[in-house]
Amino acid sequence: MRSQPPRLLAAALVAALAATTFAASGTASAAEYERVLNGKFDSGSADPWWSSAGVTNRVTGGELCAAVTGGTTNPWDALVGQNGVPFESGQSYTFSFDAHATTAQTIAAAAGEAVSPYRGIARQEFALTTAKQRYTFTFTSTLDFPDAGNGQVAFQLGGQAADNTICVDNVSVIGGVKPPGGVVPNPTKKVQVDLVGYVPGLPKRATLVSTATTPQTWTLKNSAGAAVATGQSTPKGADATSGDSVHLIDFSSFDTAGTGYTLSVGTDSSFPFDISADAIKRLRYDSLAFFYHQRSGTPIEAQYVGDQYARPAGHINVAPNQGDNNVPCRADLNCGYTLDVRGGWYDAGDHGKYVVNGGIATWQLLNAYERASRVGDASAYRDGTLAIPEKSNGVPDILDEARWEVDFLLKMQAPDGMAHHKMHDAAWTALPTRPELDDQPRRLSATSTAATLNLAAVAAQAARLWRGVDATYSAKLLAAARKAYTAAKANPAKLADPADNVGGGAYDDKTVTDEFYWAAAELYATTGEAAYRTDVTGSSHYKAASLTRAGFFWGGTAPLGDITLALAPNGLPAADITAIKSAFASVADQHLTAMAGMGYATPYDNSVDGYVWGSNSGVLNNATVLALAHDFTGAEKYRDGVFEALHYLLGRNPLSTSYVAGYGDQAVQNIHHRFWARQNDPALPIAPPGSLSGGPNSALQDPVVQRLLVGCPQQKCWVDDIGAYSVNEVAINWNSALAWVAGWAAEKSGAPVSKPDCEVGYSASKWDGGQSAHVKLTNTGTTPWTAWKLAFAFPGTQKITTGWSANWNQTGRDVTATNMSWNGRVEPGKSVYIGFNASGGGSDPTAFTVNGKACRTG
Ligand code: 9MR
Repeated sequence: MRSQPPRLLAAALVAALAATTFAASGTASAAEYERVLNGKFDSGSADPWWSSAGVTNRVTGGELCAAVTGGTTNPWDALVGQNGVPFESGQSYTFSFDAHATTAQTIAAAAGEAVSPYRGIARQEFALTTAKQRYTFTFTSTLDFPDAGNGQVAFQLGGQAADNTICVDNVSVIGGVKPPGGVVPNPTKKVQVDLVGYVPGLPKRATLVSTATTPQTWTLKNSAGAAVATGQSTPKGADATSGDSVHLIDFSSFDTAGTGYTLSVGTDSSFPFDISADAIKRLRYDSLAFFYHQRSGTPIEAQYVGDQYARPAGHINVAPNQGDNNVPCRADLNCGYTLDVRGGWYDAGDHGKYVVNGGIATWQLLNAYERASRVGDASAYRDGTLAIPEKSNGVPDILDEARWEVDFLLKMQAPDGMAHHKMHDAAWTALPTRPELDDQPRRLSATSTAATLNLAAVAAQAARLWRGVDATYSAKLLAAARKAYTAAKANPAKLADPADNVGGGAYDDKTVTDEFYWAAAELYATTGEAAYRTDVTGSSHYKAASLTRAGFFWGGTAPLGDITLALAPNGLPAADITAIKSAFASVADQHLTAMAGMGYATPYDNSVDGYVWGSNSGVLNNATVLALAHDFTGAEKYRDGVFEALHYLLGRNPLSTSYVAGYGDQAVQNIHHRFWARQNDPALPIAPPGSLSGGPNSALQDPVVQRLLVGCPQQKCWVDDIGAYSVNEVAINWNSALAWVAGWAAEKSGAPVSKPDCEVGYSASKWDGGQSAHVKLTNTGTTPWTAWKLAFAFPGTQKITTGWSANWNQTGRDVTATNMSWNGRVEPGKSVYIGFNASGGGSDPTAFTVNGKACRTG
């Protein structure tokens, strides 16, 4: 964001303010809206605070320090201020700040009009000392500057003979009743459900907002309003992440498919929802359709998207576009060439195209396909499943869509093999700006190690998938991947510039060991070559070493390498693959444990940074970890965790809002996007169904949320406003996460869900060089067992020394245990307890079968 110039305000305005008296009264209104931006200076920037002549602003130690040149006459001869501060006539405001001065001095804090006739609202003087103190005064506005109009706050620092430095921090002006920007936040319900639906056969949970300490009676009603089920809620108390006091409602026992159900407690009723798998099956494709909409360099045709979403090709050198076919580097780079980088997907609501983010987005689409081919149902992605121009070319449509971006990534490769980090507009364009009307020059940023490794990883992955589809293309991809990897090894620390964020995002990344691991893993899985293998096994990330509840994202990609190694056949030791799979199960377990304690269950770790920019994609990437844990172990609990994540995104959240456009009665509408910008221009559409909003971001990183949401509980730091880009944008890497998970969930919603008829509980106490394990087998089926045989594999070096209550057998890592004569019969619902001592070490096994059938892990 840029500083606004002080305008003329300075002397004239504040002279007027000096003479103004004000009514000090009352407290801030109930809404408690913060009216100033960046009052804490935590980001290190002073924007949008300006200073007048003779004053230099510097943010140091988290404060704004103004160096004031002495020799001025009046207090208003030296100013620090902020414009565009909304004030409403008759409303009360509390102006407070911390301040200290190098030399004690009296300053004034003032509110008023930023333009002629510079009317004043309020002014108060404060005697600053060298010690930091907090100062506060309250006033009622006599003027009306709605929204971000001509209101202003300023500190008057002049009237001193000598130079002085004055520092302020935690500047706040709270009050008024109108939400900033005129946005009215979505109304919330007391009974929070997935607004879209619950899949038959799977758990169905809701959240009740209530401070009651006793269980409350809930009633499930069908579309005719008739009660079909009832039960009691479980009080859970205060939930800090949402700011709500909550109860859990579990209505899983009701399983009749239908539409228009509501859940109520007393007179409070939820939004309507379905019990059906239909919506998730639609979302599998709508989430992928997003990518066709985002294509650059080709017309988006009505025959695929309907009239309202059709638009001419963007950035193909038709005026006023300056085109992407001949793009030079930024002036400071002197790279000496231009590139034809037409095509690809626009990253988000802007028209930038970024290799480092295009990489993970493309990888996720390709991985959804590769995973389905290996352990799921790839026919869901066959040719003809998407409404795209390539829908009848004989190639799975998800591969066609991904290829649109893969081709762009290849074009971003410089002659030396390195890839340019990104290309985008030279300056930010206004909202709305249709792609074909963007008149900004386009520029390539420098090449970077991270972008080069993104290209290497995705091109290697794609080479593997196109092998049987288009051998020539596959060979071209592999050659590009090899060249990129070699170039990255020769330039291992060429980092993107964090300050390169004008006209496009920086996507800077200080650590690239994860990208090295990911690229090496893809190249090894594709080629089997020893050199890549050495880089994989020698990496500090090997065997999911860096997989945690923080998951993965565009800047942390090591787990993508793990996923590929676990899914694509390769020559690594079976034990290492097992270790990777175990790591996924163990992190998935951590998610489930954390989710059990949440008011709104979400696989998301907010313990370090709160809810961050794009938190919804974090939820989905962690849902991917849960989904893979299910793929690797068969345990139902992980599958149920994936659906819990979807329920959160689709409405079971403290804002009663579905973050997926077109899904649910209160779904996101006003996405930050330069074409889907109906909030700014009624002739334009809203985001198409299946587009995912970035989601709550407790760091409040745009002007709308900075005014509207100060003090928000983390899961409530979101608003459906086009200007709120730090919470309500779309992005290719977020929709790719949604597409992966929606595809997986749709696959699991297909056939009637079969319940395994065994459950295994496994716990081991460990010491140096040994362990003792207790295993509980439960017959969860409907017929008695007359004999049983348990089988599993050790991930580590465990070697059974003695066993009890079963005949234990071990060959290599494979273990079997068969019943003794006295415990072979196990009635339904009953358990048998067995165990063993082992030498060696390693993590617990995660996948078990009894009598050849996979068991649930308990
Ligand atoms: O997704 C990105 C997020 O992780 C960063 O915190 C944020 C600020 O740098 O940028 C996000 O990416 C944006 C990119 O920079 C520009 N296009 C829109 C992206 C989504 O908001």
